[in-house]
Amino acid sequence: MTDVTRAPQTQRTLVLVKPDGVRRGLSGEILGRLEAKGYTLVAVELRTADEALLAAHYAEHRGKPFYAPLVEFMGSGPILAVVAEGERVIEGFRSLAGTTDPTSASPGTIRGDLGRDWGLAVQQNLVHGSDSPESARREIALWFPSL
Ligand code: IDP
Ligand code: MG
Repeated sequence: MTDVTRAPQTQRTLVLVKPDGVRRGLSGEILGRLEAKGYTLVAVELRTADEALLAAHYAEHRGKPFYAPLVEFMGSGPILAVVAEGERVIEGFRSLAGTTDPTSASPGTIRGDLGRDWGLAVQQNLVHGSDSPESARREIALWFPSL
């Protein structure tokens, strides 16, 4: 049962609209969903990430078969990097995003409504969202060192 007496957990999370989302003109739609859910935008920046940033961002996936193509794809065009804030926003944005595979992600989610397999398995799935408070701190420091 939900503990209504627990302390508030205002959090920040890193959201990325990946190059496929920016190319397809979905940045506004995705930002709109974040805002419609009631989260606050703390920082928004359009930028093309270099390999060092992407290697640090995806360090946990280094050595996996999809790692090199993933880094190449993520550097293939501008990314909209966003820091969003709100109560339990880390979990909340992961829920808005849907599961990793856009083909089977639930309708109603960003990946489920707007994404699909383009012949590259689950590489192009429109968004990234931090998966824990530790990841969020680490990723925000990488993308927005001044925050
Ligand atoms: P997540 O983005 O839902 O947290 P992760 O497992 O952390 O998913 O994977 C990071 C990203 O790597 C995914 O969003 C997707 O772009 C890509 N990816 C994951 N698994 C595969 C795969 O099997 N093939 C190709 N790309 C993948
Ligand atoms: Mg992940």
